[in-house]
Amino acid sequence: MSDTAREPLDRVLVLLPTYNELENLPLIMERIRAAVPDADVLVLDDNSPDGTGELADKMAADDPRVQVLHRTGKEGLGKAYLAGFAWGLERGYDALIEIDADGSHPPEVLPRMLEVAGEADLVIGSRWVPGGAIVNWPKSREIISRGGNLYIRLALGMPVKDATAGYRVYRASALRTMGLGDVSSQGYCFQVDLTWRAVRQGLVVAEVPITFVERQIGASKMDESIVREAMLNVTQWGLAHRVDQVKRLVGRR
Ligand SMILES: Nc1nc2c(ncn2[C@@H]2O[C@H](COP(=O)(O)OP(=O)(O)OP(=O)(O)O)[C@@H](O)[C@H]2O)c(=O)[nH]1
Ligand SMILES: [Mg+2]
Repeated sequence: MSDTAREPLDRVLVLLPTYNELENLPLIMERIRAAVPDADVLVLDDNSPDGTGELADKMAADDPRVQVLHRTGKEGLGKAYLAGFAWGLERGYDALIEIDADGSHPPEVLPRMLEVAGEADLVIGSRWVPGGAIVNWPKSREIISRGGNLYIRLALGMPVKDATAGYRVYRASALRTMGLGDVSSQGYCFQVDLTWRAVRQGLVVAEVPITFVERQIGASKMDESIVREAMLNVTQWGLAHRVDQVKRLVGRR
């Protein structure tokens, strides 16, 4: 636990990654603006072929709180978020938020997550804490997510229930301690990687229950290889952590 007093979160930046979310973008934008009207929004678009980036530009022209970071091509969610974190940290934001553009992460919970971030460094919008729920997920996805998170918890020995969740509030101060320069993981693994970094830094991680709703419009960009990557890396990190623990024990004798 870090026991230093936490700064108020005056300047909040919502990072909104998009790849082919033309229909979803106006829906999610309206919900975000209603939920956290004082926050700024940065759309992270990887040159979506469907014109999402151009629509985001139009929204930015109409609303000074909306900006767009155009990236040259599809490089994955992790890279988009890293670019968004760098953008927000350079501009002095106090809190940076990750949220999917497909409507799976309810923006209406953001005020609660920000409130909890008053006492935490990282707040996760969690499906797998009491009060959390999933809507319209096939049983197979639920088993993969629950099983994956259980494995992660055991392999890494960290108490987080939904370490793969992509709905998060990070304090800027936390991101600055997490050594983001060498993050190379993508997808679910990106989220686990950053959680593990936060835990190892002794940061306070809190979870707020959310109802996760499966996307209704557009196509998912996730596949099996992303799940495999996450499990392989988690196993390596867990083993390395255990070896460290043993070395420390032996060194102490
Ligand atoms: N900028 C950018 N955004 C991406 C990329 N891949 C996915 N996204 C966005 O990241 C968010 C999550 O992607 P999804 O495809 O919904 O992945 P998911 O939520 O794990 O999978 P589903 O549950 O099947 O929807 C969405 O807002 C996507 O538009 C990418 O390569 N670049
Ligand atoms: Mg999704």
